[in-house]
Amino acid sequence: MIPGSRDVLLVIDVQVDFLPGGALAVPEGDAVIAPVNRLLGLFPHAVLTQDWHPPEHVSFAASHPGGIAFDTVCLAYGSQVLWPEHCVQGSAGAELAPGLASERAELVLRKGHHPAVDSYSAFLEADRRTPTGLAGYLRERGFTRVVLCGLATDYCVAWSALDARAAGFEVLVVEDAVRGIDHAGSVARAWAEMAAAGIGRIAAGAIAGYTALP
Ligand code: VGL
Ligand code: ZN
Repeated sequence: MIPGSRDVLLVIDVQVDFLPGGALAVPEGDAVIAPVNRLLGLFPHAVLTQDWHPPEHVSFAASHPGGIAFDTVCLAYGSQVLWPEHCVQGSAGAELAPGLASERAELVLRKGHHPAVDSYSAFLEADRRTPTGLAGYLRERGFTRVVLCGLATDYCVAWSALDARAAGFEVLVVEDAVRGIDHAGSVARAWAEMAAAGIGRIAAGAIAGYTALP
């Protein structure tokens, strides 16, 4: 594909806490930086997201008495995986990964900032009713296709891709510019769900440079 003026690259959560050594390290998470930077150079338009939680966020195991990281609990809006404390607003771990070509982004969207609601998705929070505003932003700018990359395949990338599709966008995920947490087969499940929703997969090498239309 050759990215055009109606395409937007959506770079999900390439942040210090999701890199090796981070609070919620994604295996090989740092391997996405080089391909993501290449993509940032090819797309005329890009949006980045940042997972951005207040201290004592509801998704943190430590916020629940006896809570254990990677366990699932039942909250008012449904089931929630408990995570180690990560991406706390203003912390070093919440910073975008060093070396990420973030200057190319036209918008940095922060999500997961409501204390009592998580948001894997860049579009719709975990209560499945609170919008982040991103669908409206992308529509208003005339984008019709969303191409995703970043972290993590099985959580924030997959949820964002599914919600982008549900919001009516054409959606592609760059398969070698994502990495997953892979908890109990969650990466394979995520790819299956995305395929069933009509979301395409593309290799970074199959994306060529942007050529401005005459
Ligand atoms: C993510 C778990 C918790 C992600 C964010 O970026 O995929 N995963 N918060
Ligand atoms: Zn989070």
